[in-house]
Formats: sequence, structure tokens, C-alpha cells
Amino acid sequence: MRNVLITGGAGFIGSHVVRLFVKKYPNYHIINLDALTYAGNLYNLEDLESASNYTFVKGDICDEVLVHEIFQKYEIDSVINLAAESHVDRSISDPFSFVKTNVFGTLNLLETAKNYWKEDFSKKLFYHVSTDEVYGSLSSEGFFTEATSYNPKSPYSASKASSDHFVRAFANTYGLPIVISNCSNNYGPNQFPEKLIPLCIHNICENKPIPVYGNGQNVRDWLYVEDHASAIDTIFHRGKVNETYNVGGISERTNIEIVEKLIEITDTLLEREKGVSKSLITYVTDRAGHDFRYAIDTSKIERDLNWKPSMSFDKGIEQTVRWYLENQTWLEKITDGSYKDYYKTFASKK
Ligand code: NAD
Ligand code: TDX
Repeated sequence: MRNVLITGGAGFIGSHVVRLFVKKYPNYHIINLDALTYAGNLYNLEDLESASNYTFVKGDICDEVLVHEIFQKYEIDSVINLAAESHVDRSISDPFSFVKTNVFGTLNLLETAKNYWKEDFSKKLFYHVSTDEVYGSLSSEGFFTEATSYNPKSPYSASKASSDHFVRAFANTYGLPIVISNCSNNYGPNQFPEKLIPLCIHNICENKPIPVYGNGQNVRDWLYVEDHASAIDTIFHRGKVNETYNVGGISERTNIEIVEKLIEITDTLLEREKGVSKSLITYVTDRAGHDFRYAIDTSKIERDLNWKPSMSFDKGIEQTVRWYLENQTWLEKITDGSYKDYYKTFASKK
């Protein structure tokens, strides 16, 4: 029996992690703390509404009183911290909100966990979910390893790097048992359509321009979201305390390759003339400070925990396009904000 606090569980990756834990571990009580910002919505977890080992709490990880109450009420013994502001473009226009949630919010969780657990740190764990972007940008050669120096280059990655440093500082200073994973770009169902892949699928369907930043040659390493959830499960249960694990998809693609692949799959599934949507590709002004390439060396997690991605990129991307085409109402509800009304109905049912 464990009482696991998962933060950000109504978001893209968090919802897949919550579902995996609720279904796979019926003896665990999963408490999902999420502020339901624009990026989080409970439609992602509709199927879990009646699960007896699952509790949703609407609230902010920065709220000291609330987080303390949750630790006491549910006797929390582990945290998986996924709550964050996660979109690089938003961090460029509003860096303060990133510092608030990603840095202050993480610090609040750390401080509460430390104070609540300080008499006995055994069988406790603070698991912080981070990103490969903390390592900065690669040229066309080389990979990020766990030993790569931090060199964040966007306000988003600077805030995630800062939160990682606080997590390690709490391990070093107070002996808090921690683990951190740094993951590459995720894709799959339930991703908010501000990110490259769902945005492209949406725009292809709607015959709208597909904005490609700069020359489209930037490279990302793509991981199917359920593979990330399985890596989190593995690290949570078998990762060594105080260690860091890099998680990646071993699937590097340039952005323009991604866009062309999405056009090919979507046009086929919509029974359009082959390649007709290529005319939607629109090169636009580059993202400020745009990192050129991210690529992960996954040898540590493969060697020490016997984990590697199970989904091939070609299969995962086709499955993802199919999901968006079959879930148009999900997209409409989250883009028109009606998920906020759904929360009110959900809250009154509980
Ligand atoms: P997301 O933006 O889809 O979801 C974030 C969730 O956190 C939302 O449900 C939101 O409501 C919630 N949230 C935001 N601020 C909050 C606050 N102050 N208090 C409580 N809840 C709050 O993000 P995601 O893509 O699912 O990413 C989840 C985590 O994984 C983040 O920490 C991110 O840095 C990390 N990560 C993401 C990727 C990726 O490709 N998406 C890759 C590596 C790491
Ligand atoms: O419209 C677009 N056009 C475009 O060319 C968008 C939204 C993006 N891009 C480019 C920028 C990036 O090179 O596509 C690439 C992917 O962009 P995003 O989907 O915004 O992801 P990225 O900036 O790489 O960051 C993501 O991966 C790491 C997540 O948003 C982070 O939360 C995660 O930590």
C-alpha cells in the first residue's frame, strides 16, 4: 500500500501516468493534484472517475496550506511531480509564470515533503519529472548523457533546470530521497494542440497553414507518451535513490520530416489526394533562441533498469493521428474551454 501524490495529472503526460498507476496498482491510493490550467482537463481521465483508489484535488502546487493538508489527510509517502508550465513559446512571452509553478511550486512540494517526512525518510520518495532541454542544444553530433552539464537556453528550460537543482539540493542538504528523470519530446493522445504534432494534425484537418519555425531543420528525439509513463513506473519502483535517468525515444527527426509524415498519414486517412496538404506548409519567423537539436543517450536506463521504448515511431505517429481524428470532440472541448464546465459537474458528483 502506498499513497502517491501525482501533480499535473490532468495534463498530457500526467494523465497517462495517473491511468497507468491507478490501473496497475489497485493497492495504491493515487492522489492527483492539478490546478486545471489551460493545459489540464479532466476529460483526459474520464474513465477513472469511479476508480476507488483514485482521488482528484483541484489546486495549485504553490499553495502551502493546501499541499500540507494533502500530505496530512492522505498520509502521502511518495510524490511524482509532473505539474509545470510546459510550452517553450509561452515561456518566451511570460517567463514569470514558469518560475512560479516550475521553481516555486517544486520548492513548495520539496519543503512540505521534507517537513512531513523528516522523522523517517525510509520508504519515502520524491520523484521529479524533468526534460532534456536543461542540457541546452546539440550540434548535429553527440548525445545528452546524465553527466552532461546543464546549459538551459530558454526561460522554460531555465526554470526546469532550477527546479532540478532544488531537488538535488534537498537530497544533499536534508537527505530527502529523490530521483530525477530527464526526458525527450513526447507525442501521443491528449497533447494540448499548441505543441508541434497535435497543432499540425489539427491544421491539416482544418486546411489551415502549418507554421514551420525557421528552416524546419531543428531536430527532436520523439518518445511515445505511454513509453514515458512506463519509464516513470520503472524508475519510481526500481530507480536508485539520488540518481538521474535520461529517457529518450531513439527516434530523431527534423521538424520538416515530422510535418511531411503527418501530412502523408492525415491525407491518407482523410482519403484526400496524396500530398495535397503540402501546400499548407508555411515557413515562419524562427522561435527566439531556438535550440537546434536534442538527442538522448539512453544507455544508463537500458543497462541499469532494463527499460527501452517499445513503440516504433512509425507505428506511434500513425496511432496518434488516428486518435486525433477519432477524438475531434476532445479537441473542440479543450480548445473552446468547455472542460471547465465539465469540472464543475465532476466536482459536484464526488
Ligand atoms: P502539460 O502542460 O500538458 O500539463 C501540465 C499539467 O500541470 C496541467 O494539467 C496543468 O493544469 C498542471 N499545472 C500547471 N501549473 C500547475 C500548478 N501551479 N499547480 C498544479 N498543477 C499545475 O505538460 P506535459 O507535457 O504533460 O509535461 C508534464 C511534465 O513533463 C512537465 O514537468 C514537463 O516539464 C515534463 N516534460 C514534458 C515533455 C513533453 O514533451 N511534453 C518532455 C519531457 C519532460
Ligand atoms: O508551430 C510550431 N512550429 C514549429 O516549427 C511549433 C509549436 C513548434 N515548432 C518547432 C519548435 C521545435 O523545434 O517544433 C519543435 C517542437 O516544438 P514543441 O512541440 O513546442 O516542443 P519543444 O519546444 O521541443 O519542447 C517540448 O519537448 C520538451 C515540450 O513542449 C517540453 O515541455 C518538453 O520539455
